[in-house]
Order: sequence, then structure tokens, then C-alpha cells
Amino acid sequence: MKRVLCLVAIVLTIGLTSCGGEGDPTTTLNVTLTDFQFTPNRFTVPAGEEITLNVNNTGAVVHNFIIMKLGTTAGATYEDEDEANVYWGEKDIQPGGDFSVTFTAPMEPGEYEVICRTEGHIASGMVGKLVVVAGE
Ligand SMILES: [Cu+2]
Repeated sequence: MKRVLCLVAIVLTIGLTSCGGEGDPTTTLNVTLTDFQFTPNRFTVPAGEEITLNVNNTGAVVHNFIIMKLGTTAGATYEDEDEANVYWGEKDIQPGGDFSVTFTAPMEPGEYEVICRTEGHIASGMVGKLVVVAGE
């Protein structure tokens, strides 16, 4: 019985966490690029706001931070035709690269795919989510 209660508590906690959102929306994103991950790999931003992206590539190879348009995906491999579905991207971030860029968050709330276009990196797990939430 105790075990069941515990499980219920865990489920409730998870439920509340996902309900309370994805974490509060923020206009400053700090992301570390490694071989082959975005850390963190989930970002929540307010729609239409200017977002500052602080990028740090601590990996050994070139990485990218590319946001795909809503409802699109680069699939398992980023190909030339995926270019048309890019919402915004910071491309060819060199190893050791550590800088800030800004972009405007999409107006439409939803979950946007974030990927690294370097060959093989999506398949290796270099995928993230940009969650856009409606402003107040
Ligand atoms: Cu990469």
C-alpha cells in the first residue's frame, strides 16, 4: 500500500510539473553544445519576444543551433531541402565558440524542433525543443 501511495505521489508530482509548464518562459537561453547534445535541450520562450541565445560549444566539432518552423522537422538527417523549413539558425558554431546572438521568438505558440545540421548529429541525439508560449 505504501508503495502505491508513493507511486501516486510521483505521478502527481510529474503531472504538476508538466502542468505548471515547461519552466517559466525566459528571454535568455544558455545552451552548451557538446558532442552530441544540447544542454539543456528544452527551452521555453514567450512568443514574439527578442531572445538572447548564449552559446558555448565545448565539443570537439562544429555544431549548429537551428530552429525549424512549426510543424516541420528535419527528420533523421538535415538535407538541403530542409533549409526552406528553417525558422532561424545559428550555423557552423566552431569548437570553443562562446558568444551571444539574438533572434525574435516565433509569434505562434507551439513546440518547435531544434536541431544540429552537422551530418550525423541528429541521429546521435542532437535534437531539442523550443516551446513558445503566448505572452501575458
Ligand atoms: Cu552538432
